[in-house]
Amino acid sequence: MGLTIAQKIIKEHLISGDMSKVGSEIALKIDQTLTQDATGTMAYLEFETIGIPRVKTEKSVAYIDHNTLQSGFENADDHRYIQSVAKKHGIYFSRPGNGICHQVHLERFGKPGKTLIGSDSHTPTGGGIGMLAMGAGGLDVAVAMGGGAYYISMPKMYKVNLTGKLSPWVSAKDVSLEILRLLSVKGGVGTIIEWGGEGIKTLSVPERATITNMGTELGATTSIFPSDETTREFLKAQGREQDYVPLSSDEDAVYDKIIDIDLSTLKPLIACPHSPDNVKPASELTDIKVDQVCIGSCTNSSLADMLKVAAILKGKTVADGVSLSISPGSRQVFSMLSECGALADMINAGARILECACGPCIGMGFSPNSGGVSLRTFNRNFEGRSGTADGKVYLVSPETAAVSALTGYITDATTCGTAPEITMPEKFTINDSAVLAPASEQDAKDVEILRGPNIKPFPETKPLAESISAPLILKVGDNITTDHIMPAGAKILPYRSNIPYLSQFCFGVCDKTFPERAKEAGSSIIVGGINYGQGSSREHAALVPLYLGVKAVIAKSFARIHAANLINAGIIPLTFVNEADYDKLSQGDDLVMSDLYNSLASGEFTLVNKTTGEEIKLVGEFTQRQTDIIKAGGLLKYTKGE
Ligand code: MIC
Ligand code: SF4
Repeated sequence: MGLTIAQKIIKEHLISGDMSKVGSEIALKIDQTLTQDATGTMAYLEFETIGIPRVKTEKSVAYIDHNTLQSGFENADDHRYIQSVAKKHGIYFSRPGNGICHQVHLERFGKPGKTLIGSDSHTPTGGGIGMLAMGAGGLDVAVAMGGGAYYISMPKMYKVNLTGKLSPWVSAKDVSLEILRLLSVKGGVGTIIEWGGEGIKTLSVPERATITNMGTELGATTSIFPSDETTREFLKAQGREQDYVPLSSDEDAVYDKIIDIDLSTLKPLIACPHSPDNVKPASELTDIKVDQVCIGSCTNSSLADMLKVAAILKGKTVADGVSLSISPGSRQVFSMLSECGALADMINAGARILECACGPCIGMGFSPNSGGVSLRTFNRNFEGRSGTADGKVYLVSPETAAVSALTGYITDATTCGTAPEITMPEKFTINDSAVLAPASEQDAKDVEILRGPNIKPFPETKPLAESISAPLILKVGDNITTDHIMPAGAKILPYRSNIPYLSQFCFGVCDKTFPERAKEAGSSIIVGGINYGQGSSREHAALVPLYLGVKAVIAKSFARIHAANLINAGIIPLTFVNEADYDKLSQGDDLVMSDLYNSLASGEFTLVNKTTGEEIKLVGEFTQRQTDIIKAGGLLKYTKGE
């Protein structure tokens, strides 16, 4: 039987497990890692605790791109800490201002056929260049940097077969939104999505990366494109042709599902508030007045995207009621925009140019006005993420963003005449001076690690007790995101290395009283619905509940990375045998789970609701490794053998 692209890479990197058994745990060798600063500080603290002097990967890069506002000493201290750790332990350091991790990694480091894990859920952007690139918790990345395997459940294989060619004004973002419309935010859970068919020849590497980037919003383990002549051309233009290897699926590869999309039938699409799968055609939303437009993020900040935007804006002026921000994805993109004059076209049209960083995407400034409508070329529009609680965020393509910024209303770009043609340069401008190489092994021992006062220790964990007796401290519904559990934004993000401080904001979007109540209870249990923990890879969404005493989360289903983060933190993620039992639990109920060690062995757990007297069957099928991690009180203790 033939293999898919992902199966080929898995086969080459398989350390243990049976890749023919979908759903079973497999261990993979990891070639490259990336971190960003919002999750990186914690990941490097964990790496230091593991105690391995030098990374064992082929390439590990630490990016600074999330926390660049520096409204106090905290961010700058964390940057300095990461820079010194990177230097000491063999990690490349991408300085603040050099760009968004995924965009820079694609341009400068990604290699077809390699495995990459990153402490950021949009790491699958690397799938655009034929990498098996996955988002992971910081602790998993720390372990991989130390040479440890990365564990996933063997995914199902989906294929999206593209035919035709995108029409003028329609772009890769619309493809991402179309697949979200078809599959929903949970439609990719447990799968790897491979993109193929004749249509992919019409898509450049950055366009492919826009598509694999948003595969994260489908809940997919990752998404991947073949490595073909287009990939070679891109690598050549980046001065890295030597990194090219061809990669395609076998003719007789078997897929669990095949989805056909004819690119020529697609129209401009928009994801309406507050979910990336709430997709409608732009043409149905043209009555909506726009207050703000933000162009950038790891989804849509390539040179091609920016050149298109500049061409649309050239010689025109942004509508009176609209505030337009543009953040190029990398210093390479930024400098090339300035070299060719496109930057001037943006500035003259009235755009507010932001630095190359995540910026508004993670609520680091540029929050919309009260109740404001914000059109963003980003990948997430979860409630409150923009920093304005009642802001209404619509996810759009760069084309839709630019034309709407000019008219002041959501605009169907296909009604705007001839689409601009852009010419891509044959070579990108290469200047890696903002990527600092680590110290040599020889010099590393003299490198001092610089720690600021904002860095607080990893929360204390204890080995698992025989039973849990705790109140149901919070009951939430379906599709709870990590932005609900542990919000980000300008006020909170600087404290990613300070779990005690962060804990005050845990679940703030759902229930402001949660942190206090949880602390008071000492031990507690959370109950959730479908797809609990979707979104970000932030392990803080597990570490903060751990700090607040949460012992178990019971949900109808979990998002992959968050479930792994809970286990890594020593919190037990359990699901209902019978989903209807969710209704038998109410916030405040007194719950007991006994005989946990035997339950872990059998996978069957019994929850007694002491308030109602009812017994509820739960399931938690963990591998031996996961069981041992939970028993040890988390991955850090397990890795250290404590
Ligand atoms: C996000 O887009 O939510 C983030 C911020 O990039 C996160 C990482 C984080 O929370 O630091 C992600 O997607 O993993
Ligand atoms: Fe940064 Fe936004 Fe991309 Fe997350 S989704 S890495 S916050 S640009």
